[in-house]
Amino acid sequence: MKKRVFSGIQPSGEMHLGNYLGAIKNWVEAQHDNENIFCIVDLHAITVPQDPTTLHRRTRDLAKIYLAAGLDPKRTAIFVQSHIKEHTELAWLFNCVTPLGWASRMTQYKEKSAEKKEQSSVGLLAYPMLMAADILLYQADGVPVGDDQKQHVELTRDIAEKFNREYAPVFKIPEPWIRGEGARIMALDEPTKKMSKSGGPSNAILLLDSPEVIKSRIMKATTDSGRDIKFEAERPGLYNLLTIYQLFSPAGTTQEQIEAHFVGQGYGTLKKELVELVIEGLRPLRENFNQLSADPCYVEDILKDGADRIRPIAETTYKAAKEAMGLG
Ligand code: AQP
Repeated sequence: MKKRVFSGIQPSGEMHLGNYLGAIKNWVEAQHDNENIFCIVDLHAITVPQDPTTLHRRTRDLAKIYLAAGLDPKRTAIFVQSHIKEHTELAWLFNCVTPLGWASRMTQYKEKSAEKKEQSSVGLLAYPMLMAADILLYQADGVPVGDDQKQHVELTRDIAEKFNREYAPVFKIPEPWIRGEGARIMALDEPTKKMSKSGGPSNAILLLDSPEVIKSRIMKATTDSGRDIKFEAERPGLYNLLTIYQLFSPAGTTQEQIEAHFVGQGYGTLKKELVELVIEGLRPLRENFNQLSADPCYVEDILKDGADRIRPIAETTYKAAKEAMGLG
């Protein structure tokens, strides 16, 4: 029996190497082993202000990135979160089941609301209950995410256990699936922080950046004053570049092989080789993306088909949850 996996990405900015190496690349590599449901979580994106036209464009662009990176729509349901109404309906039930203390302890909420707590949306606080609804609606076994989302998957488990205990055993308890390498790609300009959509232009390499921009970002990446090239966690800038190098190398390349390759070389050589690896590694994605852009109807059809295939699962789970709570 194949395991069912669910994951998603917010169309809240342009996609970067962290989204690719921490999430999409792993989904593509494991797609033959699992039953896959991958979502574009536009309802999560609006927990912070979005320009409507840009959000609509980024939602389609993200679908194209999923496909361009190699997700096969025959094996994988790709859909837009707001196209299946049960996500918001189940999230409301979870808002009423989850103690406020659990939600307000979430690191992402604390970080994102830190500057303007009074102005930040109620939706930002409710973000993890919507994420729990996404995952639990489909009775997913595994949730492949980057390390930054682990806390939200653990909260999802807590919500499911509480609901099952207090009402009825409706939900499967999912596991976070977090790969070791690439689980947290760090910002190029500030390698103690994670690479993110909101971190400013020089923190990230975007998946659709031109070769010139990729070169400039990598050559300017922050390193340290050391000389030898080693995977050492206390040298975060170097460690991050080497991690990216490893993830774009042929599968199975070890840290020892990479260190041996660079013996006697300096950071300049590492950066130049990394520029080539990343440009070539992202080239197929960029080319596929451009091809897909020529046929917008194809992408719309994939999104409609994805939602139609999985909607019955969402309807069944939501109905069971509603009945368990005595609604209707
Ligand atoms: N730096 C990262 N390293 C590894 N994985 C990462 N992910 C995000 N950043 C890194 C993984 O990408 C998936 C989608 O993330 P998301 O877009 O839903 O949310 P996010 O983590 O909030 O993304 P950003 O880019 O960091 O956005 P902002 O700046 O808005 O906060 C998830 O699997 C995530 O783990």
